[in-house]
Amino acid sequence: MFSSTAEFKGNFLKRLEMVSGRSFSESTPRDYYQTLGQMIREFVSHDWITTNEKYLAAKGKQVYYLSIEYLLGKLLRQNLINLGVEEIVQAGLQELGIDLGELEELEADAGLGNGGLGRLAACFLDSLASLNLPGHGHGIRYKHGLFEQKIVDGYQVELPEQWLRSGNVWEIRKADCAVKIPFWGKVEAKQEKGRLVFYHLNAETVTAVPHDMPVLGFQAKTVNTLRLWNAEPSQFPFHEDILKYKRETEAISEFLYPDDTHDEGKILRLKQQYFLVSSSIQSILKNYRKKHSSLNSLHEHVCIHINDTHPVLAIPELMRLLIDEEGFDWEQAWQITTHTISYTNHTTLSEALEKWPIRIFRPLLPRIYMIVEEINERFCQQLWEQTPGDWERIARLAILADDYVKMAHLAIVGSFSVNGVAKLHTDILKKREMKPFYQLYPEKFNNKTNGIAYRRWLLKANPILSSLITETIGPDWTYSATDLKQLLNYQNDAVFLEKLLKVKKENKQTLAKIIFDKTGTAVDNGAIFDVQVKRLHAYKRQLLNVLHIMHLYNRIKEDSSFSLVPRVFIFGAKASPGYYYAKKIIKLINTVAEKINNDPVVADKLKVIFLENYRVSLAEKIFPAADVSEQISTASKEASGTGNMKFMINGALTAGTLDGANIEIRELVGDDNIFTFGLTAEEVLHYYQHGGYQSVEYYHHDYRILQAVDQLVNEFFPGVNNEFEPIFDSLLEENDQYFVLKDFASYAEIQGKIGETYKNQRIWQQKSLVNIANAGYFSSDRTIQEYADDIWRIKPL
Ligand code: HBZ
Repeated sequence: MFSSTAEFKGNFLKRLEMVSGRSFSESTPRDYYQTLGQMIREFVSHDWITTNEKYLAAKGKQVYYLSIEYLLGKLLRQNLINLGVEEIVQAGLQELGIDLGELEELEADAGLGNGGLGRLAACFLDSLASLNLPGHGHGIRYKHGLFEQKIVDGYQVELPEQWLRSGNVWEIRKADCAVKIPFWGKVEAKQEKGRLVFYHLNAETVTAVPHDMPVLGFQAKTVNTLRLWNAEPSQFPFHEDILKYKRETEAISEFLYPDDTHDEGKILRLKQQYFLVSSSIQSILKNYRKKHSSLNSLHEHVCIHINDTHPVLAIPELMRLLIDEEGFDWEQAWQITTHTISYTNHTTLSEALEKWPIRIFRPLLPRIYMIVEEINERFCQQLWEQTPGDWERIARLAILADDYVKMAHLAIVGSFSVNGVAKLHTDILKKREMKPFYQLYPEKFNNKTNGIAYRRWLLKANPILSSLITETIGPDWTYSATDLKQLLNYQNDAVFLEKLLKVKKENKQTLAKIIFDKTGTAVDNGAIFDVQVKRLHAYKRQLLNVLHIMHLYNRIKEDSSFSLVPRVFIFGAKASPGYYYAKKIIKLINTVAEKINNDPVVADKLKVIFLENYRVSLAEKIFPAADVSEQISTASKEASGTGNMKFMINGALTAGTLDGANIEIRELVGDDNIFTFGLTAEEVLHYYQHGGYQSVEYYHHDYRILQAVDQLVNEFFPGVNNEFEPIFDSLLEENDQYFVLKDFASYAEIQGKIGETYKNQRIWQQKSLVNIANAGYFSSDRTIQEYADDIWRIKPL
């Protein structure tokens, strides 16, 4: 890009004047940011165009990843790192008196996702490009990403997020590639030349305009595309209420739905889903048409991957386009479609399995509904032929049942691959949640354990640890994550372990400063930084963590000689705005923090911090500073988790249940280098099936529990009235659905062990080292390579 800082500076200053219309002395940091962003994009455009030309000419297969969410975070520094110019740019700017870090602060997080699912999509794009694989993302260009969280008086308050306020330097609007999406209206079938032809009449059309963002791989020539669709009014001169139409149209890409579990059956959400799917598939086929005269062998050249069921309408939409626009008959279209679509499941929580009321679905998408009906009919027919008369089985597996469209059923029936996101999760899908489907289509089911873009989470987020690693084992680990294993040779190297400790302390100091600036609470970097950052959800059991903190507090208050290795408990979590219980837990964490942080008796032992507005850019500052990673979901509930991997690669030790990918972490590091506790998934599922758990017994028989649980509703927290009664009730009246009390004792036990272990810093650093060294497995490069080999069958072009 630039061979010297002088060249960079020359280019930068020249462009600055063009971009800002001001002289250097008059321009602002935002002008600098804008200038630098444009320079990078321009620099990349050559490779971007070349990549696209190559894709157009190539015979090989390509994958399109459809996701309703992409949680990208900031892009500036990552792009500089990927291009290999971070140092030159940083130095050049410095000579001009500009701090790159400050420019980074000006960039808004692209927060077009809720949590793990959206972040996974972003990590996958990164790995696809880094592996030079032909993989394109399609999503929605939400005007407002996930809400901004403020904590006011301990409560979560949501503000609209505004990432586009100052524009988005990374995107290019492609108005000429817009497509039209039909909603409402009615369908008429006519006999024409011996076949039925379907006409969608009186449809209200919306224009989908793509905004393309380049996706750079690490030191790779390939520049892939993330295509985000914006909803805009079509030419519609005769519409009776033009303003209403405009408002309703633009609403489609206005907001990301902030719910990471159940879809509430809102019509706008269904509109978003169809909008994404129809625009993506129309654009995929248009592009395909440039090279192929027929869509006959689409599945040999194209794979369309759906990230959870949100884009599952890709199946009937592809059927619609093949039949209505291309003239295929049903069997041919079905053959192509079911060999083109693959599907990832991210959850077994029943409340998260999408289903749409037919009364909403049918009028909004009349032609799509007809196709779903036909898919369902043929599928039920097939079931009938297998087990005639078994109505119960048919009703259980049907796509349309009880006045609903069951999206997961449609996804399994209409795709050639169904994968879970960690070994345990895939096993549960096969053996329990989707057992009858697994019996029907065993060949479709497979596991792809999640991974992370480790260059962002280590190289970018933790530059001082990265330097230490490179200094020790050379730079190859930045290409090949499993090279981190070489660090195992330093397990007994006192000098190295000392350096590792120093790095951690420095990162903790940096976080301590952020904590002080944001909360006014001073924390000591000699304390254990014990961190739980993730969406707030009952199954993730932030409550177990809090009750244990309350217990520690009680212990110290009762016996001031009680020795405790000082701890800083750090939380970050957004709750879905409508999730009443989750919001109560946020209030509880903040109330406990207030009490503990203001009590001089525990001041040198305990601190509780809630960092507001947890997001990608804040996460990058937290992971490097963590000693303990809290991954304490009720076993069987967390499909995989990916935060667990980000902590691990930054040297934190996991305190976790045998859930999701924690199990695979344990396999890698061995029992001695992880703290596991609690019920197994088997045990939890057994209780759900057969009963036998009485939470009240644990309340009565364990004084630690009784004391802390009572404090939720007695005068322990002054002035909160009945605030925490719903939490108290969930534990006792509602028999503690997530086994918080059941797992309390074993959790407290490993927490004790953590304190003991931390006292010997050498041993702790050794364990930390083993975690870092084995984290290479969780690179999303590995995950993507597996998708590419086993599901998509794609190769670098
Ligand atoms: O997907 C998460 C899983 O809970 C987590 O265990 C896994 O590691 C991760 C990646 O595979 N699921 C989500 O993050 N789900 C959502 O964010 C979501 C968003 C919108 C919805 C439903 C779920 O309508």
